[in-house]
Amino acid sequence: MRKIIHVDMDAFFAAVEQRDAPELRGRPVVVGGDPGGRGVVATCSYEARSFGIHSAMSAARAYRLCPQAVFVRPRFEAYKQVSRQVRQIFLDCTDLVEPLSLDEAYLDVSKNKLQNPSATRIAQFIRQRIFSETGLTASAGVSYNKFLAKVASDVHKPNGLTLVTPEQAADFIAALPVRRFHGVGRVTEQKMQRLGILTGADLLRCRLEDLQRSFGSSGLYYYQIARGIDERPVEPNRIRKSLGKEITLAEDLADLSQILTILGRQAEQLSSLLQQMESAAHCLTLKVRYGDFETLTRSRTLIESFDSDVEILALAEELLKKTAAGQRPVRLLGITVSQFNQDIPVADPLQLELPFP
Ligand code: TTP
Ligand code: MG
Repeated sequence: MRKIIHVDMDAFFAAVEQRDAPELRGRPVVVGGDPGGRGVVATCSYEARSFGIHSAMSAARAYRLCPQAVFVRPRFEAYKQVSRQVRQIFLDCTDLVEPLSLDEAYLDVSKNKLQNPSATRIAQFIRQRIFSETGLTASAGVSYNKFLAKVASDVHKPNGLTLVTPEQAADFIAALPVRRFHGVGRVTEQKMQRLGILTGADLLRCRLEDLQRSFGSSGLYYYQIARGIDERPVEPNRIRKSLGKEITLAEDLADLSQILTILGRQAEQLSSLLQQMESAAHCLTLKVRYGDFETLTRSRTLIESFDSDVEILALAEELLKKTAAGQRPVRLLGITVSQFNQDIPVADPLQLELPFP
């Protein structure tokens, strides 16, 4: 049986802002883009969350929910600095550290440098060291696989620790709403709801064949996690296979110039991410979903790599011509780039939901 810890900093960007500016403590703080423009909320303090503000919401909406909130722009250098400190604390416990983002990581402490057989004690030790060395709080989940450790870290957030033992796992999973299962987004959640699957207990009653018919290759994953089975190892050097941006439109669009404007924005974002990672891609995939939900993808692979927004948009536009966009209304548009010429670690602090523009 493995011993896995998932650590996740609390309200990370906002907590760093409150630490560095004492006048922000105890107040609703929103980190993100300009509330007067089209900015997006990266995250917010727990004080702001009680007004209904959350990540990825428009900053303008956050302002309407709580005009007295303090809106600040992100300071990535400060967050990266903390991330490095925290990572060192993890590495003092084990080399089997898999960072998921700046503020989140899995650790496999089955064997560890502290020679401590208790994963719970190690998790407490980590949380205490994080607090004393950075002044910030983190939450942790402890269990025997990644899935359970990750869900557990959320249970007593903020500043909490949750252990799920093998004996507790079945009850713990049975009571979970499906949306808490990693990989179940809003669309899958609604689909499960229509099938009467609301919790882990409902999922446990489903036959594998039925889940595979409804959810394709994810069916097996759902079948297994309902049983507490997750054999994925903690991988210290995971490499990103693709980078993508997709958007579901507020209204179906048939106007080609508006479609191209959206693709242009996605191209800019992807280009800036690629350049930030000093990488370039060889392959681009365009995804189009029509108003009736029919979905198609078109890909193109080039011998020369590309990283500029101009090249990305040109490729996307070329692929768009192979679709019926313009004649048929579209409800979703996405661009994904892949086949990188420089490895992009999964752990790198890519900010995919940055407050653009
Ligand atoms: P999270 O761990 O998802 O959020 P959090 O740490 O702010 O809050 P919680 O206490 O619930 O863990 O994300 C970590 C940081 O990543 C977050 O502080 C800001 C950034 N982020 C974005 O920039 N955009 C996003 O859409 C999300 C979800 C996070
Ligand atoms: Mg966090």
